[in-house]
Amino acid sequence: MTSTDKKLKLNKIEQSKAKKHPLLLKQELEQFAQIGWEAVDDFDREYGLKWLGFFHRTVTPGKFMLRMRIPNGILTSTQMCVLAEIVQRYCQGSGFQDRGNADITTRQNLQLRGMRIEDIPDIFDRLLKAGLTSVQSGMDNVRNITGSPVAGIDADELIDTRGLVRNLQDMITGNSQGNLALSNLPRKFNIAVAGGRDNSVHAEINDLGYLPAYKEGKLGFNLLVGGYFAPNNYVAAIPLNAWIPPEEVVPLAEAMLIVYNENGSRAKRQKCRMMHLIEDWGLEKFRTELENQLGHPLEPAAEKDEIDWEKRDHIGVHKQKQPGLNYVGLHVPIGRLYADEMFELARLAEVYGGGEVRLTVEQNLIIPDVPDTRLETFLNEPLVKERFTTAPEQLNRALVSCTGSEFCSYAMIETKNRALKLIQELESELNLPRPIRIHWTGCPNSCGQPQVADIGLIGTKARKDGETVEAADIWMGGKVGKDAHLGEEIMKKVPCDELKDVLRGLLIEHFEAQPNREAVREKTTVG
Ligand code: SRM
Ligand code: SF4
Repeated sequence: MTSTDKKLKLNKIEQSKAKKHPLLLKQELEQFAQIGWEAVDDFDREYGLKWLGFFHRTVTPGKFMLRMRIPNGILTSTQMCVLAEIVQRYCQGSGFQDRGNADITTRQNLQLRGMRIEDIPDIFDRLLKAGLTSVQSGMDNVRNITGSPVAGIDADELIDTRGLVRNLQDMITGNSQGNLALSNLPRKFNIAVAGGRDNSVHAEINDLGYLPAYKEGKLGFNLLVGGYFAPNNYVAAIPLNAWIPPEEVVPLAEAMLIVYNENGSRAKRQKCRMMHLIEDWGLEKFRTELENQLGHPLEPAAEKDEIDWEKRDHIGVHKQKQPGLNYVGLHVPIGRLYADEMFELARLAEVYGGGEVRLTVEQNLIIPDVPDTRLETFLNEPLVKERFTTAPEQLNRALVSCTGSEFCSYAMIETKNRALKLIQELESELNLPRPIRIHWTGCPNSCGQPQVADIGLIGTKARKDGETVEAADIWMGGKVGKDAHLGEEIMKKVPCDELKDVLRGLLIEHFEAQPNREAVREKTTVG
């Protein structure tokens, strides 16, 4: 706690956590299954269970979402099958869906939807047996840790992030058993480890970001700290002026989490992210406290980091560093998957690849290790040819969307379905020279990362013709990869039914979109 904090009252979540550590709810799952969701204590149901990865969705009362942890976004095909089985067996239709589904998230992760509390003990068991975990994936915990999606297969990679991210997760979650010591943070905490030249994990918007950098000929990481998005507060991480070798990745994170845990504010929840501690103390004191916790001084940052590429989206066929092998990036519209597709993806990864499926922060998939000799047959598989293609349209290709009102009670607008429909209409009217990254997010929490997009949309409400309607604030100019920086708000409260025209105008004016002939002809005829 900070000194000012000591005079302030603990916030309500802190008061509840102090009564019972929510990780201990693991022992009560069987009982919850017996008494049913309505009889479970309100705090336990709406907040506590998130420590185990189960999120009650008040939009669909009685149904839970399961947020996994998938370090570095890597799953085996067997694990993908287990998750597909869970969706098929336990997830029932809700929202716009008549069947359960899974969504790929902006943290290279999966969320499964539509399960009942009665099935949670079984599901928990199945995850454990498959070497999977969902512990500490919500609330005051470190979120899924992101790493380069092509770690170990990228011919140009600098550092293979797979082991580092796995070790970070193991330290933080007590090898997936749940770690009481690091799961009562003042607030959420995000970690990203970049291993390539294009910072494909948006390290700059994390509480702790690792960027590859050489120091005296040795490859390690420069550190960024304090990045976060919260309503009306969108803050890029700042350099800590520290360089560490790869073997310090885990101890450094552990020390930082302890410093934050012991000193971060626990009063007003809006002021509890780590950047507030940094602002309160100043960067120098924060660095010194970190050194004290680590037990040795930190080396100053390397003069420059190695992020000097534009960001890749990994879609399509790419040669791996292993001769004769390719990784194939598949486009998943708005990141949504159904059980049959998940089974099929697992089969494809098994039959054509090395039995691995990877996820990206753009809510897409990668199948690694497809040999040259099998590539053509793989690309002709119906799922790849017709659904998760390697050559999507330019806008669809780079579309990202948060969950929105279909399942999220914070949402001011519907996002995923609207985004897809709008993008398809714009694709049919415009020719675009390159992908334009349009990110949708249903409320100012900004889970869809609109501030890093070429065009970002943040859900809000507006008044139109005397009525309250769904609307969006529009952001533009987010830059990713080399020289990453956040965009800026350019328009406020554009009603959703006017968005198509507004986006069309922005795409033509700023992104070299050209109206296509059919659209021009149609407009002229109608006009
Ligand atoms: Fe998020 C809360 C979904 C990435 C900032 N986020 C939520 C909740 C849990 C609210 C809730 O209980 O309904 C949403 C669950 C909706 C649902 O049913 O899916 C939710 N956040 C998501 C996901 C699924 C969006 C997506 O469609 O991909 C992402 C899951 C990531 C994961 O796998 O763990 C997701 N959320 C983010 C990001 C992006 C990122 O991490 O790079 C951010 C901004 C970055 C950041 O956190 O600094 C983000 N989510 C928030 C916030 C605002 C945090 C704050 O400090 O104020 C909230 C609200 C909160 O925590 O109080 C929130
Ligand atoms: Fe829900 Fe808002 Fe996050 Fe979208 S941005 S998932 S609406 S909390």
